[in-house]
Amino acid sequence: MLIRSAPDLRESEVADRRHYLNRRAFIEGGVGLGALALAGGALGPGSADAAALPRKGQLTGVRPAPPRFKAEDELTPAESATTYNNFYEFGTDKSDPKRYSGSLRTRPWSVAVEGAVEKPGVIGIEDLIRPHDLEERIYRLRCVEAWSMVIPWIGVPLGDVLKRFAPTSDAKYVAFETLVDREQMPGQRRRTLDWPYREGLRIDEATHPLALLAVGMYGEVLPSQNGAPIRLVVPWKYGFKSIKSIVKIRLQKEMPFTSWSDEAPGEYGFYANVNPEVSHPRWSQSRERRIGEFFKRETLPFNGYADQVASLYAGMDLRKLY
Ligand SMILES: Nc1nc2c(c(=O)[nH]1)N[C@H]1C(S)=C(S)[C@@H](COP(=O)(O)O)O[C@H]1N2
Ligand SMILES: [Mo]
Repeated sequence: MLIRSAPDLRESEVADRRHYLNRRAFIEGGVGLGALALAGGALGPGSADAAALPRKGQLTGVRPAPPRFKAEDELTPAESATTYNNFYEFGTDKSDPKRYSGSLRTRPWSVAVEGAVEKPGVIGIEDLIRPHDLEERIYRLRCVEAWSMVIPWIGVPLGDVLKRFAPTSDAKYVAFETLVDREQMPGQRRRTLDWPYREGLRIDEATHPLALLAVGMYGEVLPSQNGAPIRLVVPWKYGFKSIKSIVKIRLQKEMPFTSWSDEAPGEYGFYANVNPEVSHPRWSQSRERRIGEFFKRETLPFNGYADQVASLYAGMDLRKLY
């Protein structure tokens, strides 16, 4: 169940949530996403629409992040995470996604799940999410441009969602596509990339417990500029793997086409695991600018998730782009 009624909430969760909201109010100083909650009319437990994924506002009944999915780093202020974005469908400046994504219609929204599955289908976003518990995950996000953030996502494990469609033995990879709509996504009027934005994972990466389909952040529904209504989050890979506003998920035998490795094959590869030892042709990846901090930090192998994911790549040459 997505949203549980009040009696189902354990006292510890309620306390945790209260702590979280206090911390968030403290961090944001009362600005930023708080305004969204008012505009969207936050749904409380027991409200008539409690079973649906709300279009805006707070997400309730979210399971708090367990320690292995909770980066200890200080959270990036929501104001920064929602105003400094990469989402080329709305333009290439960091401020474009916030400024121009008001035209994105996030309802109705459906996702096609197809290819090597026994139960393919086109499924509405609410039905896609409803059978799962929403979970919080506090992850580092490391962009290939050498900046990073720490974001409290809300979502469901990608592997749990894929399982419902019954992947066949041909499902070696998972391919994802973003919406194409030049009216809603003005950045698509220019051929910045060969639209749709496409990404992909190997099946063992896609079913790894860290891989998340996010529908919210900072306690609330995902803002459009962050990839509403549903986006991927793969925290051990460069940010461009975490594709936004997904409309298609295809399981397949072949390694998928991916936008950035196609656009600049000498600069970006399919795997794109965060690796401080392999420089981008034009800049080093050994350090990063954490948004909000003054001094640069060391970049960690697999963005600090090596103990959880390094075994997926045993025997592979991590210096290769593939
Ligand atoms: N569809 C789509 N997804 C995308 C992008 C994009 O331009 N289009 N940019 C990627 C890049 S480069 C990064 S760093 C992250 C940024 O996510 P954020 O804006 O939520 O921090 O989204 C990724 N997902
Ligand atoms: Mo990025």
